[in-house]
Amino acid sequence: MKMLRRAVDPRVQADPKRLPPGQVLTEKWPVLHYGRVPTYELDKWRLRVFGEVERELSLSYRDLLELPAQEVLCDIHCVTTWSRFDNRFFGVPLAHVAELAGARPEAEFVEFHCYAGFTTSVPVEFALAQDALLTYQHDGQPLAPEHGYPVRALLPRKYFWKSAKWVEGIEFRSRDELGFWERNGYNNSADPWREERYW
Ligand SMILES: Nc1nc2c(c(=O)[nH]1)N[C@H]1C(S)=C(S)[C@@H](COP(=O)(O)O)O[C@H]1N2
Ligand SMILES: [Mo]
Repeated sequence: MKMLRRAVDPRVQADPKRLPPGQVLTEKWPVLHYGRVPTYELDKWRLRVFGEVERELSLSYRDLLELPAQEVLCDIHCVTTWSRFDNRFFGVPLAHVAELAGARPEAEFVEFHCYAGFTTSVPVEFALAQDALLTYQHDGQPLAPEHGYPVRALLPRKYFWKSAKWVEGIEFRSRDELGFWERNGYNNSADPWREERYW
């Protein structure tokens, strides 16, 4: 009798520690969210930056495209156990947005406000990290509507639900506020390496 065995992905074979505990590699990019996918008219779209900042901002899509941008090549890890390697995102570092708005020293958390009231938050040091973006491109293409078009957050050090899609506001806060999934049982820290999935 022949045993059927799924071949181990060469990238995992080369570096077994690259896949966080309990995760399974996928090639496709699954779609996951609560509610329906919004449609936006780009010329009416605005991103509001507010809270513990010196200057509130209201950025148009055009404004955003003019800000310094960078590429982030990263792996993404969903709490539902799929991981996808080698995602090439492009966008504005959240650190740059913080600088533009003049985030105050009191700002310890960043809360993302999204379409239909969805929210999520991270401690400010994650938002200011090199690999944290406000992203509008994946693999050289504009984000697909179901993946957050026009703009989503990218916080690759956390489970992917912290990478909020359809971001409309960024709030710098002195105190944290639990987001949508976090109020519904997801672990607020969300570190995939420590398997912080649920409360
Ligand atoms: N606005 C918004 N962003 C969201 C969500 C959501 O429900 N609404 N779900 C999160 C969850 S649970 C996951 S796993 C990822 C999935 O992103 P993807 O559909 O691009 O894979 O989006 C996150 N961002
Ligand atoms: Mo998720």
